[in-house]
Amino acid sequence: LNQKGCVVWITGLSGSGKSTLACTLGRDLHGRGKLSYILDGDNLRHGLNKDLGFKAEDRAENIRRVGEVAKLFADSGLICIASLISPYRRDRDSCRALLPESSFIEVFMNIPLEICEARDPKGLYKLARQGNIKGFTGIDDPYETPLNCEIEIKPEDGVCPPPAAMSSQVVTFLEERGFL
Ligand code: GGZ
Repeated sequence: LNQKGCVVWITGLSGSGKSTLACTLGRDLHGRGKLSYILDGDNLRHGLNKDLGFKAEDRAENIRRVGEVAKLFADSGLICIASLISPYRRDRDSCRALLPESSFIEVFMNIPLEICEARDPKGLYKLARQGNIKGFTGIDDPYETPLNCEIEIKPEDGVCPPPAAMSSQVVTFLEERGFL
């Protein structure tokens, strides 16, 4: 019985494709008979984390709670896919520290701000540029690039990989690590 759980932690700017990767990966894992569960920052902010805003302390608490929940899922043998901006290195590293070595897999969506802003799926960048959202990541709030991520998703010759290619990059890594 293959029951080794892990956490796939997807970090990156708003509009970088975190949720898209999470959904595609979840489906691909399901197709391989592997149970997974997605913890999405934006969704969780409607329930578990609805008391939190976007100040650095609130983001830290958001990440901390999701990291603890992700650990519980991984302990149960599932592949837990967490997709949150998680802009601070320290907060991501605290989540990593909760898990056994090698079962925290950090995926960095290294998509340039210009591409994320051009996508602007919810019109939030526009609002941030107009000054109608304060403290928006990438505009007037920091994003700290990962230094030791396991997987980096980035454009090739200016073209972003399609969802299936992003997901297969993660699937291949999970196979190599013995999680699949
Ligand atoms: C960043 C914000 C902000 C600010 C609202 N900064 O792309 P989205 O819309 O659907 O996902 C973003 C989501 C970020 O939540 P996270 O829990 O992932 O953030 S963190 O990890 O930093 O705690 C975005 C929306 O909320 N949003 N205001 N000021 N993103």
